[in-house]
Amino acid sequence: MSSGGSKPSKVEGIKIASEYLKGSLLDETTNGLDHFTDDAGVLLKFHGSYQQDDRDLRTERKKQGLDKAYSAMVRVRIPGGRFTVEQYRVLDDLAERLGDGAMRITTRQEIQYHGVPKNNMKDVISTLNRSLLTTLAACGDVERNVLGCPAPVKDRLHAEMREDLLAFAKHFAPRSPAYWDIWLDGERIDGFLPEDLSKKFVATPGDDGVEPIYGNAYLPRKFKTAFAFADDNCTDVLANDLGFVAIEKDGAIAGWDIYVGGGMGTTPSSKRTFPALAVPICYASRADFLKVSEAIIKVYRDFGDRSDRKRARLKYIIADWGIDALRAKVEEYLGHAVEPSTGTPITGVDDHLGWQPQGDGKWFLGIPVENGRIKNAGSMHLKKGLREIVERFGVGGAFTCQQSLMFTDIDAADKAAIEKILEEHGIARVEQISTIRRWSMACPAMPTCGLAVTESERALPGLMDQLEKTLTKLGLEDEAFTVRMTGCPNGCARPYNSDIGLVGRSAGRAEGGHSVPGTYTIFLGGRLIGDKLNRIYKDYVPFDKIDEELEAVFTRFRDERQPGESFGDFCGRVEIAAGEVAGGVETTA
Ligand code: SRM
Ligand code: SF4
Repeated sequence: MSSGGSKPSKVEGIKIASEYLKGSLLDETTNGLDHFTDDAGVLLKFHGSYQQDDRDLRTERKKQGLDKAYSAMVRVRIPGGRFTVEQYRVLDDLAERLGDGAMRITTRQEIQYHGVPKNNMKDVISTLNRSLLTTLAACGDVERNVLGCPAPVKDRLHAEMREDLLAFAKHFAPRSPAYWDIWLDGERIDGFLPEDLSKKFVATPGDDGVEPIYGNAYLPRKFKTAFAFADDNCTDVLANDLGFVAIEKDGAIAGWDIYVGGGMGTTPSSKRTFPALAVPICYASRADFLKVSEAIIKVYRDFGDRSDRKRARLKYIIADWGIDALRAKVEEYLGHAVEPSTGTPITGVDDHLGWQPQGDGKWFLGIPVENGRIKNAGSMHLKKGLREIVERFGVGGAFTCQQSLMFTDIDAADKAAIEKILEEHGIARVEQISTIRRWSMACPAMPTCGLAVTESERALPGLMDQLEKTLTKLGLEDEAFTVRMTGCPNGCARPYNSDIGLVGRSAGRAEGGHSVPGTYTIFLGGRLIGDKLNRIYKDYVPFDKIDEELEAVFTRFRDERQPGESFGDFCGRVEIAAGEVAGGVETTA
């Protein structure tokens, strides 16, 4: 029973030859060149970084006979998104000192720096580690950043989720010494050392001495995990390879309903790839959940497709075997049967924006950050204003899976002063932005992402301006629905379970000396709570026609909806979006 083809991909060879993620990285970090070789670039991902180049400059530099303008994207792994005052200071300072001056909150509660010169990377990574942050396994074929509800609510449920999330993140952290040898001259900093596996939970034949969970070829592909509450799916749990939904009893978490096989990535030219939402596999008590998780991850390690990276995620094992066969294999690895899922449905979502009480007399404030970019631009000094709040009030906080952030542990007496700082810096509070903008997200795309076909982060704000006017004209400005845009079909802003997904389809071409905007596929019919995939509504829609196309659907929604029906549900019911799920799209990436 294998989901894999025969010949392992080139990346598999590079991983194995690297001797646990070393490869030539140590030499290449000190060779003075401005970029890494391709093989080192593969390994670099496990260390939390991607080699990129400024795509805005590509054509001009080529004309001038220059090489690409290389730099690195460095991603900081932050389990559950939480940061302390000191960590925020370090994150904020590094952007100025060693990056392009901005920070980008990601859809997975992390921070990314763009434009980091190769020769600054060691300084960035070692500085982060000294403030007990890490970049290890922020990217690469391993367990990625683990998502959890960022709200600092002081109750037993939130405390137990945090405890299990941190135990999970430690348990599945890579153990190879390469990271510390390369970036910290061998120094190991406490707080990031993975959990001791001397009392290993699940011993299977594929295990190895250095990396007992992963082995020397690590996982077949990236692996993503999220924790959520059934009434607050703020982590979009079903978009993950592995999802935990809390099952509560007497005000505590008794255990977790476990979901498997979520993922958004699709290669439209291959019908064998598709987005999928995770499906229930079993329930596990808090005492057992790590053991069950390890068995699932090891089954994936041993049976995931290592020949075709486009089809290497856990969702394809489920597509090929069926969920029952996967469950049976997990039970074989565990040595006993698993417990059935409780079937508790997902019922709600909270983006945690605005003022909310913590339950201990203090408050937290969720601040919307448009598409996650923290910078100072024009009249909005977002980066400066956020830093001032941290400095004046000594508050830490958390990043959300909707690319925003919150400050926590705020005294009621400080609320007005904090609002004044926001106002002075031109930073909008959630009450001051439209509902549609509040629930929108875009991936970075141009100019940093090497896979982008169209614009995304730079295009969505302008589209929001248009849609705000359209919705107000139709009297629909208070309707809550998600709009998510990406610059290619990989799905980094999770467009395939949103009410409206806008996915970059083809690049704009220069015609008669004028550049033409790119085109997008419009998907409709997902839901705010993330439990339904949307479908293709229209394909190849030029950017400047998106508003017009959507206005026609909004008008029908206004006129034909049933009482209380959401936009996404309406689109599904009247079969406006009757097309395929993310099928038939071509990409030039
Ligand atoms: Fe992503 C690749 C950015 C969340 C699916 N993603 C990339 C790369 C690294 C491009 C590359 O491979 O060269 C992008 C870097 C762009 C840049 O300039 O920063 C990139 N992904 C992002 C971020 C920053 C988007 C954002 O708006 O925040 C998110 C970083 C999350 C993090 O902190 O770890 C991000 N990516 C996601 C998500 C959403 C999620 O995980 O909740 C997905 C869909 C879920 C999934 O994994 O299926 C996602 N990214 C992908 C894929 C498609 C994977 C697949 O199975 O086919 C790729 C392409 C790849 O891996 O080859 C990709
Ligand atoms: Fe890049 Fe595509 Fe991800 Fe956007 S969705 S960041 S364009 S890989």
